[in-house]
Amino acid sequence: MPKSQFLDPIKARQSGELTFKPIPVNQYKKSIAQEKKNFSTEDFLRIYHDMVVIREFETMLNLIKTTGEYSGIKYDHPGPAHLSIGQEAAAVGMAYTLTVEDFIFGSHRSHGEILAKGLSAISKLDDAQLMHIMENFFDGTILKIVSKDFNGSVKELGRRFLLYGTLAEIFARETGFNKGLGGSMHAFFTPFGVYPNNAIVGGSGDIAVGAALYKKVNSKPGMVVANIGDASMACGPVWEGLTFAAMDQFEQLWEGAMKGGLPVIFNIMNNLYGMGGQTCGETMGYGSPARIGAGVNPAQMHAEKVDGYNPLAVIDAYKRKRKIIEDKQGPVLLEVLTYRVSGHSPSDSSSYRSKEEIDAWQKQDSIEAFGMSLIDAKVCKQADLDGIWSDVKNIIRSMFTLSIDVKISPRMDIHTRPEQIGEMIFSNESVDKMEDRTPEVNHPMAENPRVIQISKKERSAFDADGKPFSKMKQFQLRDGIFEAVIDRFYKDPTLIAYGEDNRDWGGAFAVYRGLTEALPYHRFFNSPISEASIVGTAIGYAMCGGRVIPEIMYCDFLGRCGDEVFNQLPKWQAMSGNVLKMPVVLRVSVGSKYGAQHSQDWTSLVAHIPGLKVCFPVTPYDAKGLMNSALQGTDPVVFFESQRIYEIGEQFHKGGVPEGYYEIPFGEPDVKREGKDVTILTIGATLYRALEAAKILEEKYGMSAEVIDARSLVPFNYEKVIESVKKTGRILISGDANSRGSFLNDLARNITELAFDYLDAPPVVVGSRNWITPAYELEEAFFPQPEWFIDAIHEKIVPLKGHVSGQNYSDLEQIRRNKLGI
Ligand SMILES: Cc1ncc(C[n+]2csc(CCOP(=O)(O)OP(=O)(O)O)c2C)c(N)n1
Ligand SMILES: [Mg+2]
Repeated sequence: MPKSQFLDPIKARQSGELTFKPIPVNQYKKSIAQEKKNFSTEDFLRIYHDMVVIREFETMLNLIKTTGEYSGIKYDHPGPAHLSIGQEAAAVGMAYTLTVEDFIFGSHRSHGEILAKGLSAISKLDDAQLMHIMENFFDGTILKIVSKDFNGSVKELGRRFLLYGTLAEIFARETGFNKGLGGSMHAFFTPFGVYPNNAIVGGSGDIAVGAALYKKVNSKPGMVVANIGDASMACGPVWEGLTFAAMDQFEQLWEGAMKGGLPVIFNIMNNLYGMGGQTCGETMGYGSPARIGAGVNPAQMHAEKVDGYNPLAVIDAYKRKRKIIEDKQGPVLLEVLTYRVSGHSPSDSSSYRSKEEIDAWQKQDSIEAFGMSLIDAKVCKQADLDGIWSDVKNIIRSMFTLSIDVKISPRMDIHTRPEQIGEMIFSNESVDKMEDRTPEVNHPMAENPRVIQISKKERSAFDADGKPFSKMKQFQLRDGIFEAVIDRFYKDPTLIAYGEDNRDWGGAFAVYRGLTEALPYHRFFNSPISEASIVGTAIGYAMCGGRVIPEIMYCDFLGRCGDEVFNQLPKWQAMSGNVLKMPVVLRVSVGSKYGAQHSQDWTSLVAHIPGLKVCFPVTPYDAKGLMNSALQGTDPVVFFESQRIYEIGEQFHKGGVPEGYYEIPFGEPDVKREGKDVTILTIGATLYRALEAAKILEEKYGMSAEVIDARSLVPFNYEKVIESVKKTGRILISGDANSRGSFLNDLARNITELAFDYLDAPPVVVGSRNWITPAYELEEAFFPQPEWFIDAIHEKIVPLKGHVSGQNYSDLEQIRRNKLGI
């Protein structure tokens, strides 16, 4: 906690009461006549037009899904289509005033928001800018398709581009906005400020906050709108996003131009339902989602409920809320009342609501009502509105025709290029800095107290005679990580780091000690205890163009950010068709000594998920080199560290840890001890117990073990291991993860297949037991111990003369344990 803020017990114990301000509900009352001074006829008709575009687009998809044809053209769309018929006014009202620099995020039901924001951007871009975007996106592929035989204006072309790109994406065409790899629920188009929509309910809740953080920290124009459904207000990531966005430190600790709230509006699209669960009256207790704002901060998030059946009411709210954001008073929570007339999806039989209810809302249909009010106020005539309808129907029909034509709009050719999707999983770029400007730091790096302290340390664990230096003198593993991190902070102006107790504490394990002095708050800060938002905001930050190091204090807490780590971080690069990069280095500390919920090695869970690079360095040299590589890259890296060895010195690299910059490539295992009789391959800090085992093997049994440190899990180059096995004919694989379902087994399987001809015995896995991690005092019964290696070699690979096993590695025991599931 910052020492600058004295927590006075006298003040804290004073009695009083918390007061709340009334939250406005549907207060907008202006007529069209009154609004004529704010909107031209063209503006009014644009609002009407944009609503009609969404209605017709969704109607087309509904017809395709339910009848197999639209406008006489047959088409089968097997994929999802979550439609928002009825919600058009809410979407158009939200997007109407947004600039191109304002970003929106959304959910599985975001076609309307994409179109509304896209149309809004098209109206605001001048022709040259719009052409530039269209010409440069995927080398003009979409533009070529939509401009063929078309002679209209650039804006018209823009409209075709938007409709086609979205539709082709929904239909999984390579010519879609995300090469068909996003699809209906994940489509987006960043040049128009449309950021990822998310099929995980509430998934955008924390990601959007990260985008706002990016804008703030990097002084970028615009604000961020997180479009969230009413039912999503129950989701953890949304609540964590709200609390992260409302942190006091933005106002109280961030300095200069950085002082003030995040530029984010949580736009709750309250259509009164989840899928079939009614939020008000059944599944939630808030009555109205706007109420939530009152619980988040004293400003009550400037919460308000507006009538999203009237586009002008929403536009009015956005004009007022923008002012709040520009005054740095965010975050804002806006509840926009709306109603989904269409089913949740086309297969929805509406078993959860009555026909009367749907009819009642349809009677108040926002498009019809808005059209009538325009006619009544003599803004236009029915013929003008009819003209809009027929124009929209025409353009949607032609874009539909183009998007389903396989010659014009092919799918990704997975037959001639079967590896195409695989090639998109990682971006594999090497980038010094994500933006070219001078990084904001508090002093030259050489003046940093930790840098000075480290400069006096011995960069090897041993002196010239092989005697170890004292622990305090040794350059430790935590120093290696620190050196790589601080170096990047002075190189990349976009780099930020945060997590629980990162700043003044220096991270729970003192890796960051010294960074507080070097960096202003906005580059290095304490997060709430909120693992989902720690990772989720980092994802949003990175997808906008920044580099970021979020930290999870204990590996076991990964469960708290499961969706972010498993569903969001790994998937967005490929789901975007490689439009997005994801330079996120997620530091995760693997515990010990703290029992079942603080000491589990979950490297295997993470390695299982495609799209993450995973490493686990256990020497200072490897930690610095791999951290440098992680921070030079553009891919998400889960960087595991072991709490057992933060203070370990460099025992392997000749000459110790270099002072300068160097990279260790991902995926290259490293031989830490050479040998010829048996190979021991380890993941993580188990290495040091393997080395002890190797010593015993040598001394007691005359067997020379080659010990290889995997260093990385994903990617992984098997060549060095195969070379070793060719020599030894035997291999034992070990790590601290419990063995069932672990990555150790994956290594064993691949080695069996790749080195079968050279093996005298099947690879043997020595992992932790399939139990809870017990108390520290009992840990030796749980984690692999040096003697376990000897026992396993003796029983499963080659009998060791005179050896008596302590552990039971017999086949019978293996079967018994598996039968019991332990
Ligand atoms: C984490 C998660 N849980 C459940 C679902 C299934 N699901 C999809 S949409 C939906 C309802 C979401 O309601 P709301 O957030 O109000 O958005 P709306 O559908 O009303 O636009 C549900 C339960 C999901 N996609 N993700
Ligand atoms: Mg809803």
